[in-house]
Amino acid sequence: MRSVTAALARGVLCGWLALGPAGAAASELLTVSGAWVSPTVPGQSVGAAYMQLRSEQDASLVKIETDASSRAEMHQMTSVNDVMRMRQLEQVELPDGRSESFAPGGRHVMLVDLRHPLKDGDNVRITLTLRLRDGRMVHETFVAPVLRNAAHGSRR
Ligand SMILES: [Cu+2]
Repeated sequence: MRSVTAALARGVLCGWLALGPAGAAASELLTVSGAWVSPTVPGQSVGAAYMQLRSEQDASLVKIETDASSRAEMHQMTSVNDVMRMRQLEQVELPDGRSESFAPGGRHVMLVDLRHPLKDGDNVRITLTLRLRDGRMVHETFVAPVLRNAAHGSRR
């Protein structure tokens, strides 16, 4: 009886990651580090978020939501005949113990249909949905700061 309850409780794992320094958070399953969002100008409808993710067990990142945009997509930047293109990724694998990054010029999180311009110093709440190997879905929520100079590492 008790194990059934525990299994049910684990099945609906959903919550906030414990927050550390800006853009960093950790739970038993997932560690987020160096998360940041690039600022946008008024009228700009898309933005981008970057972060490093390390899962403590094999998982697939299958969905991302934010409070700043109606949609968030995972994109891969590739160069095709010297032209930069973005390709949408259905999911991103997070192998056990390996750090996977979303960084400028490569894989990134595209915030589509922004609800408002993102200003330096704002915070964006990001929720990740991970699918574990046994099929369980886990939601992890953390906050990423909007930083103008994060790409150069000057704001730490
Ligand atoms: Cu993109």
